[in-house]
Amino acid sequence: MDKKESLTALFNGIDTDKDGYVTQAEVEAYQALMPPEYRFILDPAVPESDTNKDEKVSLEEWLAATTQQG
Ligand SMILES: [Ca+2]
Ligand SMILES: [Ca+2]
Repeated sequence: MDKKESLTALFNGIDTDKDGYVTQAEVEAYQALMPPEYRFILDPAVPESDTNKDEKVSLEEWLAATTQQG
């Protein structure tokens, strides 16, 4: 599995209602399942990835934000 595939899998894991967008509420629900020491990773996920400011992150926005971090 390459990085894009694993990031897509993570996105799909967070997008629990499967509408193709990740919201802050979905991120928080996902964080609750993570070990506390890893939760910070997703903390700025929605505000930093949401380039068109509709308060939800599409897969396109997600991949653009996560892959540019290197
Ligand atoms: Ca969703
Ligand atoms: Ca957006």
